[in-house]
Amino acid sequence: MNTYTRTHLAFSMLLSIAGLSLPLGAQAADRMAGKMDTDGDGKVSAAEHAVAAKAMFERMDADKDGYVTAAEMDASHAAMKKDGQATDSPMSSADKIKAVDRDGDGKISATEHEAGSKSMFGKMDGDMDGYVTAAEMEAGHKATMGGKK
Ligand SMILES: [Ca+2]
Ligand SMILES: [Ca+2]
Ligand SMILES: [Ca+2]
Repeated sequence: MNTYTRTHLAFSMLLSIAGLSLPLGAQAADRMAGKMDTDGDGKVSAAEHAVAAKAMFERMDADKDGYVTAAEMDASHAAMKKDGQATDSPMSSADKIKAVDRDGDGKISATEHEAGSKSMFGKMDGDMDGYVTAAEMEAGHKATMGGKK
């Protein structure tokens, strides 16, 4: 896997974990950061990100068995698309699951999801200060999407 593919994969996964699919440009990055920024300091801390990731996991786990399957991810994504909160994703749910499925059982456990979202946060945090700003989210988007808006 080359660096571009890996970064792209990681970023797409972050979006799926954050509950939003492919934000388009600065406005979407702002909205995404704003949603997670619960204390309103203009940046998303690791703790705020973890809370948002956990909420998203619980939202996707429709049957509440503690695992998110590809079918559950598809259903959740379809619902968000209907609400206009998401657009078509270049990755299938199965591929997104594969990226974080450490034990290879084909579904994401809460632990796997938490580990995956932590590592995504680290990748987004460009200056490594423990916070991800909207600008960093946008920069991540630009880097992975080849600068296209
Ligand atoms: Ca904050
Ligand atoms: Ca489930
Ligand atoms: Ca698993």
